Amino acid sequence: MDNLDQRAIDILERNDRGGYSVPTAHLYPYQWNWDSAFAALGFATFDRDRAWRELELLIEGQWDKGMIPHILFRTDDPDYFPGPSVWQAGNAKIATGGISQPPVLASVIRLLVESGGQSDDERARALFDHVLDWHRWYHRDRKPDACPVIAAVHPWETGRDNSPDWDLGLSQFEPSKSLPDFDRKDTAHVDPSMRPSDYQYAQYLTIIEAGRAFDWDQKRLTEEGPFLVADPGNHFILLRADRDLLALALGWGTEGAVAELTSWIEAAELGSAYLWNDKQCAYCARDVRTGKFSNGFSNASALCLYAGVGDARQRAGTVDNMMRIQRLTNALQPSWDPAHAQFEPQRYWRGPVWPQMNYMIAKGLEEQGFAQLALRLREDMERLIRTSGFWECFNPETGEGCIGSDFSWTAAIWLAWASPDTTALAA
Ligand code: 9WN
Repeated sequence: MDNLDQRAIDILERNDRGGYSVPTAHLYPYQWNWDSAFAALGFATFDRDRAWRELELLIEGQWDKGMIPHILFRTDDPDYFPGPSVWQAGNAKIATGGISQPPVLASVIRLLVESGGQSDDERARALFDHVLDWHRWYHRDRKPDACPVIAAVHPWETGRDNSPDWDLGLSQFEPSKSLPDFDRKDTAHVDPSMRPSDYQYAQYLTIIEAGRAFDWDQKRLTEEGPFLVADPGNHFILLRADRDLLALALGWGTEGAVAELTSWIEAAELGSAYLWNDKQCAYCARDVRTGKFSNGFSNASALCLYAGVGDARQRAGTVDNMMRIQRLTNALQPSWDPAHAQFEPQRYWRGPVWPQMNYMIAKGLEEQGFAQLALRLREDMERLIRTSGFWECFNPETGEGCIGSDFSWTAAIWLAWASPDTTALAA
């Protein structure tokens, strides 16, 4: 066993809080939605039961109307802001955030089923309706009347918090005048030059304030909230996740959800055209209220292949953008285009390379016949982890690790994909 395999296992075990994992100690002391799905992929390489536990505990946060929130607050930890007292949201049993996160869960479940046995099948069947309900919620409550695809009401809902993709949407409103003074904790844990600005935090809190004022009526937050941007990341991840739920349903011969899933998939395939920005020759985020496109290639733009979307020209345009960026930087796939004025190689989603994004991008590339580029992504990630360790993300120019160390999804992605020895779940 590669020594790094053992270190990755140790990290996942150390970040275990009794059936669910935190992304990293101190900085993120709760259970996060897509982090947990990726953590399960890692656990599945050495402890299947623990992998399912992670997902089962994530489902405990589900709201009556189907949303699975972005954070589950099982404690009130002074290390993190904004905590449960700010969100004032949750279900009858557990305090949570009031928004969601990228729906990778179904795709992870399918991988576990297809690489597992009878018991994996049973545990997946027990989760299926919950995940389907979550997808229903996305298609109903996050589907604005004004556009054909789902949209995000908060940058945090996309998982790509301060990507330049949101600058346009954020420029549409000012921070609320009634926000109380706040004390960020993230900048006490890590170098502030790697994190969002205070002004952006005030805007993030303004959206939370709106959610509270709407009593977390999600459809209302979508239609009337301060921020509404269609994100290629969430759109493509949901489309793939719908395909994965459909494959599970067909495999089990359960007809119930087939028509519904098929109609979502068809609508999302057609709706993808809304996100195609011909000027960039790429799928880009789009502000729903103004109709304006974001003008840069992000790592979410590259996810069209993961969703199996785009005609030959659109796929070639996407890959050409990646090849161009490959010549500008030392590690693929940076979260933002290095040729763009807003690129910052060390600041969160404005430049760094993210392991879990690269895993999905490479999967799409591989499936759509771009094996060499997929290999480049895997090798870059292997090198970054070998050289710098299991960081939350990496500076694509220097290779240095950024933000959180001993990070769950980096350990998981190592075990499930980036390690050269991995075969177990990579298929
Ligand atoms: C807000 C936990 C999460 C990730 C997100 C990442 C970051 C939170 C924060 O950490 O966001 O959700 O406080 O910065 O951007 O993708 O899920 O790892």
